Amino acid sequence: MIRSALGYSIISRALESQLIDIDVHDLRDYTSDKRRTIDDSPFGGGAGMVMKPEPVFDAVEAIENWQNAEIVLMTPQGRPFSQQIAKELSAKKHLVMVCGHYEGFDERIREHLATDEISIGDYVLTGGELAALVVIDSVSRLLPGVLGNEKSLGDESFENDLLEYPQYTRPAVYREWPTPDVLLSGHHAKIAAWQLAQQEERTRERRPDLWARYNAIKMQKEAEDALLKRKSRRRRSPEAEIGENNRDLSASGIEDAVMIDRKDMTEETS
Ligand code: JD8
Repeated sequence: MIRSALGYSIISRALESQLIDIDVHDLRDYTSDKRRTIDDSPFGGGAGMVMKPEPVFDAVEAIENWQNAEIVLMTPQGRPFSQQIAKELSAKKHLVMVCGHYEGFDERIREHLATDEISIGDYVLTGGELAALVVIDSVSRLLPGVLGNEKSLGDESFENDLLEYPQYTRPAVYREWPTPDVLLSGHHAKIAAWQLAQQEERTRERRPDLWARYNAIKMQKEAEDALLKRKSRRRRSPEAEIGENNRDLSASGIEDAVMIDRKDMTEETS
């Protein structure tokens, strides 16, 4: 499944041009019995089968450089995957993704082999392969050269906590359904304002979670800008500025706000 899915489009071309290298390993090649067994019944009883530890450890430890790799277990119990995590993983030189089946993994795989656990969302898959493919796709496109790298990745949806604005192309009127006039006006400032308003409306209506974080970050930036502006009117030595900054932040009561880590913002504001 993984090999065939990698044979298409952008990922296929990235592999072809050696911008990325992906090896797929069959856990059954790391068994020693004639049935090539990778699962067994759970101690303590219960429904279903569990992935045996030996084939998983042996398969991973046969990978060149495995000790320098992030070893990611794909599991519903993992960290919820996000653009933030994709970015984090795209900074690693080597990723190993472990995909199971059955009811799950022997716990020693999590405890003594995996360095990270990721879930791609709160729904049940039959195994980790599709989840790994999702991670491969989103991480690969962040690597230099994989996309045409036409527009900067920083402008993207989720990068700024806003959904995309509506887009139209020719014909300007299709079946009596017109393109909004503003987009045909050629007035670039008006177009940008309309697009931002649409992004905000869409995000507020559809994704209250992103909307809350967007506003929290916006307020934080405004507070920081206000402080900076006040500073630039009075000249001080850099040393004095640091002390002053800290006092001002305490006095303004926003010292907690500036400490908020972007990826943790949801909890802080919900
Ligand atoms: C790995 C086995 C199936 C999981 C019983 C049958 C990720 N977001 C995600 N949803 N599901 C998975 C996932 C499911 C997996 C395995 C990943 C290995 N299963 C099991 C536990 C409950 N079913 C996933 N990433």
